[in-house]
Amino acid sequence: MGFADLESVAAAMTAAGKGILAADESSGTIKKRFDKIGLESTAEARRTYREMLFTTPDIAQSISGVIFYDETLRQQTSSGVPFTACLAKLGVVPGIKVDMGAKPLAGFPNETITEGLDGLRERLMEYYKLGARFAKWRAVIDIGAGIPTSYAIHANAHALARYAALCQEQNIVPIVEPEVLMDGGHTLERCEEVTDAVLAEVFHQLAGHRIHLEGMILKPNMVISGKKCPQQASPEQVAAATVRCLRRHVPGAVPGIAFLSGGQSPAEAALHLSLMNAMGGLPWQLTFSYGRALQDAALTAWGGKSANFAAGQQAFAKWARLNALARNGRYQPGMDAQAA
Ligand code: 5MM
Repeated sequence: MGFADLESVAAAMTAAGKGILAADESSGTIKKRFDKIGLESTAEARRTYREMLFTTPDIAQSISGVIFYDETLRQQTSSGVPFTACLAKLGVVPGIKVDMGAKPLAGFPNETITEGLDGLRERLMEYYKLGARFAKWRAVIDIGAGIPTSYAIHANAHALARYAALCQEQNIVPIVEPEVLMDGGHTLERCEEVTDAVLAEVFHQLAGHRIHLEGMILKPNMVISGKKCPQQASPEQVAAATVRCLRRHVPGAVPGIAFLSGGQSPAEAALHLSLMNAMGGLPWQLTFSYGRALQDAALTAWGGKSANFAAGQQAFAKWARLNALARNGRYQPGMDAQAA
């Protein structure tokens, strides 16, 4: 099998001026999001919410791909069109989260290992038939007293590489997501040190597992101060440290890096991405694969009420457009207050 399909899908996912919507919240996570708006998390409520997002007018102008959760990949619009077909028709690539979540790593208190490798080959075959052309697997690395250990970094990087190899075998582009959490009181320097160690091990394992780098996407955290750190680094410091760290570890053969937002506000996530793209001269596409930073405003505007369907779509379209501007380094602070 050649790699042409993987490369063309990866190129579509990282197309200029667009980015990825992460709408792959598992049942537990979407329940937490719906709790905030006082909405019961039924299958129909989840379907309606996703229909609102996916049928946003002109979505394809700023969104290149959508990450689905298993349930959503099998759902349809109210007029009976599978969500995957509806998006693919617009040129938006459907993808699927295939990990089974971060579970406690035995013997390593407060650290996790992402599970889901058993039976993954067969699940990927089915997902391909259902229309998925890329997949996502998230490893979670927390920073705290004595953690992360090098063993937890190694175990998670190894699992990410095994997942990526199975995806490429099935002609599915792997999004490799090693997330260093921004919870906690650590400094930007500590985040950089840990992100350095994580990316070094991830690319070591990817090479060992013979991953075709041109047919994958990296989804990393930005290098940022912990939320509870008293000294918050400036946006310019975040952008500089993130690009410095990525340049050290991510080969130019990787077509694109699609950041997670990780708990940043929508405006922070857009500004950081914009500052990085404004630097220019980068070997990869720098784009977004945001969940909360794209959805928070939409969820609040919708509030679970059919009368607010269009308002929810407008809020989603606004943040998708602002992040599309950030892809070209053209997002400026305050633009969100002006944008409709
Ligand atoms: C959408 O959230 C995803 C995690 O879902 P589960 O915890 O329910 O498995 C997550 O992987 C997401 O794709 C990325 O973290 C990006 O989302 P954020 O909100 O960090 O931009």
